[in-house]
Amino acid sequence: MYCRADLSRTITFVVALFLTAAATSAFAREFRAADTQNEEYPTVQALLFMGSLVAERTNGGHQIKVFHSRQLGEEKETLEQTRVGAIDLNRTNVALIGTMVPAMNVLAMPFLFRSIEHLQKVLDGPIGNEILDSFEPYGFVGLTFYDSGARSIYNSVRPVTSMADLKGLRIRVQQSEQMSEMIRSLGADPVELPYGQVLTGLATKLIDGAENNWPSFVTTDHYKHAGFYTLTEHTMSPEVLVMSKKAWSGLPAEEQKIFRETAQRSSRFMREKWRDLEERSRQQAEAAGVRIITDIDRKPFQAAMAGIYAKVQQDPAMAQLIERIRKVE
Ligand code: GTR
Repeated sequence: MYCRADLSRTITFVVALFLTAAATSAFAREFRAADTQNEEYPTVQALLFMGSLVAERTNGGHQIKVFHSRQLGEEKETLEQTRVGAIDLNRTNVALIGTMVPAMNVLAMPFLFRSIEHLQKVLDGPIGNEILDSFEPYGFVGLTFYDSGARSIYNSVRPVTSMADLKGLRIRVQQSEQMSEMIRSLGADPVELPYGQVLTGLATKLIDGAENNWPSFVTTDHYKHAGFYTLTEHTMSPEVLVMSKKAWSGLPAEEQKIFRETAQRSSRFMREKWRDLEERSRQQAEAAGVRIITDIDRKPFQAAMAGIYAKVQQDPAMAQLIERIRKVE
């Protein structure tokens, strides 16, 4: 017979179960993460690593499913989807999200960082944290930054040794007005194209060149169609990992902490892989016959892009951010 004591025991058990479930999140789920790069790329490897850490720390509760190689679309679209909560996590370059979050455009400014060490110091320090904390009004939560080296201009037409050589070249840029302006101010013609269309663009001569870091130049096969790589190193725009605000608000504080911490760990994990790939990519391009133009005076490039600063600095908050970044020793 079912007695009162049994009933109260059952209720206690159910309540306890509920409380345990609530503490560890009753709603174990799969988080969809977008990355435009291929499976071996360090950012994708970092997301997979983060996924294993999240699963471990939530006792197999939460999973991260990584959709690499543009399986969920190009960066511009996936960012829109992340903003409305249809995609949970997105690893993107700051230049793309700069069209939505102004501080991101600052990180993509030309010749802002003196070196990779300067960039890392800024991102790893208080400024980096403040920037990550500034995403919420735009529908995102900033989790961590990833390295992306410096971007340089490559093309299939001629060795670019000075700005004059860029005149008339059709150079692909990311879908960002600021990136277009950078290339325009150098005298070339910017062509905004999604990442996935650059290879065909180069192969069919729709574009003469593009600009990117060593690993992107090589892992996409762009180097097979663009034999001249000029070390302009005009921007060090890093990568950023964001979560949709919708997914974030569905998590208890304890789990938000888990996502933040594991994202940070994945950034350190990525950094180790990055340096090595950067070097290997450069060697691979060189071995394939790509001519690397290292002897270049960057001063005229820098001067030509000064107008971009004038524009961004019209916003006092952005002007102050630039100033603070420059002061970091
Ligand atoms: C890469 C970056 C990608 C994408 C790409 C591009 O360096 O990792 O997220 O922004 O550049 O040029 O479209």
